[in-house]
Amino acid sequence: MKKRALAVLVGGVLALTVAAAAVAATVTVTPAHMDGWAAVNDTCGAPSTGSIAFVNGPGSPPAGVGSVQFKTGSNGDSYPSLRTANYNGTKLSSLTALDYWTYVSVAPGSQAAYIDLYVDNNGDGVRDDILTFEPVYNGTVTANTWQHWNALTGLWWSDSMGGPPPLFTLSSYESSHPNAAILGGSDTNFILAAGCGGAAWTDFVGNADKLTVNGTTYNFEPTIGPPTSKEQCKKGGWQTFNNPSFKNQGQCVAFVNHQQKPKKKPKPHDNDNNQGQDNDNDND
Ligand SMILES: [Ca+2]
Ligand SMILES: [Ca+2]
Repeated sequence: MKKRALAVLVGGVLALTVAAAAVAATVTVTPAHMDGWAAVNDTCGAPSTGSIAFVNGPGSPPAGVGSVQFKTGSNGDSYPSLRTANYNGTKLSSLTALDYWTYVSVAPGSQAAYIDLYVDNNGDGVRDDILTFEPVYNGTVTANTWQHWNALTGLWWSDSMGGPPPLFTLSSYESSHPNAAILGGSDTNFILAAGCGGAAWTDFVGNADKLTVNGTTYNFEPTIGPPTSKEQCKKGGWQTFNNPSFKNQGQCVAFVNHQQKPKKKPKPHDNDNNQGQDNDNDND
């Protein structure tokens, strides 16, 4: 709940300072900065053969240069996932945006990465349902291209109803479950995943990126950086780093200078191995 409150606050601050209040704040999620997300290589059956990775591409991702990749391997019941507790306690009726992009490289059965929500319908802190949004029930999944899916208005299925089918929209589910909320507590109850479906998912390879939940867009990226030379900062190079990220070229160059600068005044008990070496290029 703390993380969610923080995200809402950030959105509110931006709304005051940015005229286009409808634009979601973008958070870059990398292995070095997970921002409340966890990569979990789970299984719904036999031991997992799956994996999760933050990769470059494929193709031209909708945000940044990379994405999160899910592989199931030989066991289609593998359940590689990226999960967060950031939205625990959020009522389904409070969702104002929920959309994302997928890319499929190898799909044995028209599958693409999907969303699972663990749902509490009566506020007792105990899970009552799992709602699942799957691209395969919302259009034609095409290999080797990025596709956009609007889960807020799209079709879902319910574990408690024995689906799929039936397929239904979130608003229709809300009308019959007015208190439905993403389960609270500290577990990760918002899940982006692949697999858990037997032969239809065997050897699946697919990616996801640019997930927007209400006021926040998550841009999944590989860790890029830190820069190791000033040259890498120049000609716009500073914009490519996310570990750390920079506001301009000067900040990037200053970072490199600071990293390379030898300690000039070692403390008395500091065993500085660089002491006595001259590697600061100042000809002394
Ligand atoms: Ca990305
Ligand atoms: Ca419950």
